[in-house]
Amino acid sequence: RVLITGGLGQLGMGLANLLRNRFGKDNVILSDIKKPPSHVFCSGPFVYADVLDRQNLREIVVNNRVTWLLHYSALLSAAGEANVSLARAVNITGLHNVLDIAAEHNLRLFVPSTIGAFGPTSPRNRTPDLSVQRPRTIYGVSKVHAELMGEYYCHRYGLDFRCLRYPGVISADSQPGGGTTDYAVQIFHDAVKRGKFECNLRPSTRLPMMYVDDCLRATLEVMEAPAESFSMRTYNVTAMSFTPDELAQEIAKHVPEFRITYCVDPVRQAIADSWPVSLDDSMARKDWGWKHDFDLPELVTTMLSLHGCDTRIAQAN
Ligand code: VAH
Repeated sequence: RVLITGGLGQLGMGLANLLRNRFGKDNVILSDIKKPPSHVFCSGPFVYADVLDRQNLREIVVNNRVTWLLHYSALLSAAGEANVSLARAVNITGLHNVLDIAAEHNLRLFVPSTIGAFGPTSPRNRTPDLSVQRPRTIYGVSKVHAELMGEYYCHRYGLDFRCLRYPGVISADSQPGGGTTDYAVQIFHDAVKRGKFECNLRPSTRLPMMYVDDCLRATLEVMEAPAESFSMRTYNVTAMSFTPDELAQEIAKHVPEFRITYCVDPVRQAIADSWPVSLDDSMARKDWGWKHDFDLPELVTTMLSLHGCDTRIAQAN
């Protein structure tokens, strides 16, 4: 059975739904340290799990015959900078607990990493999987640590560790949790509901991005890929790169009255300026057949439709 930690974050529910369709509803356990909304309980098993409590985690793993652990508990980039000590505890000590329990119980372990695991001294255009990683956020530092520790446990103890560096992930059914790419999620809600959006990054800030369905499919595909296909244990995956200005222009094709304004958040802008502009994910495409489905036009029509905007008319024009 699969246990997802940090399950009430941006990706947990979508991931649980995809995996429940694949492995059976009762074989995917969602967990977090918060009380979930009632619909979460109806969609499948949910348990309280605190990655800082080894005993709690050990009991869940043993009592539920967990074989796959998907470790999504973390403070993201901006949230981490606002609470470094908590981010260090959850993202690093929590990771250590998960690694030890995975090794102890011979679990297979997936940990998401991020473009935030690169920094200003990394190559910023088409950043390759293997390159300098000196991130400037506690989130990025903790994710580089997760990558290195996961690969160490894989080589030292034979732990089946798998890791993908996600770009900014865009979803309609969940709120992002304190990231730097959150603007690209909120803009769709505001465009449809308010016809305007105030962006907290500069118009020219180009970042790697991906629609949530591509992100979750990549995760399932790397979980199911034969270990022999891996030349590495940590892969970049991406779909596109765009700026707030480009995204706003694509939205305006469907919402003509849409207006974007800018009020730059210096903390998020500094983080974004330290990240890759685009990722090279050719190794994932070569080793285990990764390919993205959603480019910018499809992302925008899908997201606007999910927010109740009828995009068919605009396309006819
Ligand atoms: C963040 N959404 O902004 C997360 C993600 C690549 C960005 O790691 O922190």
